[in-house]
Amino acid sequence: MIRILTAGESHGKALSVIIEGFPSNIPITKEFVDNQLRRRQMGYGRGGRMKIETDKIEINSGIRFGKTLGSPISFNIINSDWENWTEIMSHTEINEDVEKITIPRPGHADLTGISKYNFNDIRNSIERSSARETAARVAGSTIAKRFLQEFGITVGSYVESIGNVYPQKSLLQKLYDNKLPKSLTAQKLADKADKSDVRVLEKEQEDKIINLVKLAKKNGDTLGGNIVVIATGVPVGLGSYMHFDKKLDAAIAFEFMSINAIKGVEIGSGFNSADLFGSKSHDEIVMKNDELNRKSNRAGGIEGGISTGLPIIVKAAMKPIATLMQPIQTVNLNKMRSMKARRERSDFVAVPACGVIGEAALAWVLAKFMLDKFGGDSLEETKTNYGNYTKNLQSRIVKNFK
Ligand code: EPS
Repeated sequence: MIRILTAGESHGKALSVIIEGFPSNIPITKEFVDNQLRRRQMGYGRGGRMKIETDKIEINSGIRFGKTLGSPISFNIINSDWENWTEIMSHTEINEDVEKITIPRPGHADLTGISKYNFNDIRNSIERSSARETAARVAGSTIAKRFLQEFGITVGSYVESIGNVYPQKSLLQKLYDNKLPKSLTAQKLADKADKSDVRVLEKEQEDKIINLVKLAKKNGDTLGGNIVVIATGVPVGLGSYMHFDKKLDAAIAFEFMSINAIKGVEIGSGFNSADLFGSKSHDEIVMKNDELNRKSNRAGGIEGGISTGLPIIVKAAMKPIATLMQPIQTVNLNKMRSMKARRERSDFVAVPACGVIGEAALAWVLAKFMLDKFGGDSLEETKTNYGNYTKNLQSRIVKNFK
């Protein structure tokens, strides 16, 4: 079993993460982790904070000579902005009066947070509910990503839409039709998306989105969108229908819904399949080059809670950022009077970054299920277990049904 624990306030000294349960001897470098953190900061439409931070890890434990030891791995990510917040975020009581925040933003955790935790300052809610936490999650999940690579599994993402700007030719249809060329791995797809300022696959769409973000900025407004996260190279057999909490799709949905601002998750052709006849919805089983195969992948690589061996396809909807420069109505808790919500430095859109966070989420779940099935104390032992299972899978089926 693998575990992850993150800590840190958005404007505190640092974020930290502890990851536990991975086997020994997984190769990992600081550069690999820092590169994922850099990708999480990308995207046209981010706010002022991303100009202040260049997120990088400090390794505290669990890695020696570039390989995991099997012990808990722990990283820190120092917040460069901390030095501007030492008084507001002081650990001890200070004499100066720090202004209390009393005006909650609709859509954020401001009002729910103060109601639940009995705070008299919304700052106390803002700090931990901030999407800054995802930096720690992305850093921790790089171990999962790197582990999966050892088995030829890669996880990648792109932005399907921002606002209502969709691509002319959506790659999703190709994915559902199982028409993705074998050579196009999830990693290559992510590399392609990374070349775009908003992580889309079409230049024309990129231009339209940038114009829309400019309009949002001008109007003091924000945007959301849809991300697509896929994994290629996943073997048949991760997850189980034997009990509801062992289903791979259930675990993926949980992980995605826990990402800030995600309001919907779809696996394969998900919501659209509700509109179709069964004959147009399921993936026909065929023989191709003497191997069992599927005509399509509308199920998104999962049937009965178990991976089918086809790419895992996840789409997730991110709502627009809740902090508006042209704020909407709220109530000042100080006077219990209606007024406009508080302005606060924020992003106009963070969908491109959300794709990278989605990769971390999917990588984490797949690594967990890989280790549940094949886990050994070392990477070598895990590879042996994996090899024993995947070797001659087809011929085993043939033999069993003779
Ligand atoms: C974020 C850091 C934050 C925001 C954003 C995500 O920085 P700050 O609050 O200092 O401007 O840019 O957080 C939110 C959008 C949010 O609603 O909390 C980051 O590192 O990703």
